[in-house]
Amino acid sequence: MIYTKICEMLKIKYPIFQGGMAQISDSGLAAAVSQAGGLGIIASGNNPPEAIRDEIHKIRELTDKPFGVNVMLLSPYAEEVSQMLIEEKVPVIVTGAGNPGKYMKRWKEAGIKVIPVAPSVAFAKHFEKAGADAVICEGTEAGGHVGELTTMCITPQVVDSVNIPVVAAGGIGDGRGIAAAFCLGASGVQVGTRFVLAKECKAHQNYKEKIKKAGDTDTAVTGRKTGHPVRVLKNKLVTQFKELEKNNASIEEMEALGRGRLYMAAVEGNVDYGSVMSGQIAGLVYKEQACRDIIREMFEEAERIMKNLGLMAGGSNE
Ligand code: TUI
Repeated sequence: MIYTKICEMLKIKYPIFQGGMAQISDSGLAAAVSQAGGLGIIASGNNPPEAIRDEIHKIRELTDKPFGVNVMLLSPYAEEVSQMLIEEKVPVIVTGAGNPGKYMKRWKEAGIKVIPVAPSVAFAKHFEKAGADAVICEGTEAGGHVGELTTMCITPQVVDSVNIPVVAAGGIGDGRGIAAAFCLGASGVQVGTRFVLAKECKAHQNYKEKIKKAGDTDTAVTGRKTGHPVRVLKNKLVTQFKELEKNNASIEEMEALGRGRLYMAAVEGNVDYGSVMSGQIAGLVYKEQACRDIIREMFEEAERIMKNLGLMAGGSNE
């Protein structure tokens, strides 16, 4: 049994978060993960507060286990969503794509556990000081909006710099990834791409098939110049993006090209011209399974590996 500070803090059985993936992580997926003992997370994306409130009401019908809501800080509704989450007294808030500083005090006063994604050591320290209960280190291997550092490099550096638990994210798709995260000092992991293939995940089947078929070199990062770099699976949209970048197109032109594309892929199933956000680990993600089986399989594998590591460490270098 792998039980960590994160399990204790959040009252969850397994130290695993399901990534709050915009247009994908709804109450159905999050409830299945929470019910299986992880932390299910509802993604707020660019949705208005009332739509997210409905999802919170739905998850409470489906499970009495703890769950989280992620606040995408680039959303035009971030302020309203942050207020609504206080009214709803959600147990956990995860933030992404920005600095949650101005909301922290209100959330903490409402008794909510707050876990921001920290893109660097400096931000992790800053978030700890502002009252964060833990931080997520999300490497550039992750899907969607990404930073520069890899999971392997940012995780141990943040672990050494803060006194709160660290959750590693980006590039974790099986038990080996979980064991590696613990070796780096993490107290938990966040997994996105593998949960897209969960039976309870309502992403369009074309989206799932594209992840299943993907290999190790099939992702690309678009929009580095716009300041909003996003990792996606390569397709015709990526070719169009690269063309614009080559021609030094304006940021406005590139942002216009990206608008509505995630909905196109995840909901409408247009995986040629939509934005198929996915992590680099897609190459080893191919099985459609229930959330319960994903979690069980990943942790059984991690435990096996960690026991073997113990045996290895007991050997001799002489
Ligand atoms: O947020 C994510 N991943 C996302 S959000 C998203 S929706 C979207 N769609 C189109 C364009 C942009 C976003 C899809 N995927 N991951 C968490 C994450 N947070 N990664 C990096 C960061 C981050 C970056 C900077 C967190 C804090 C931060 O602060 C720096 C600052 O200057 O505020």
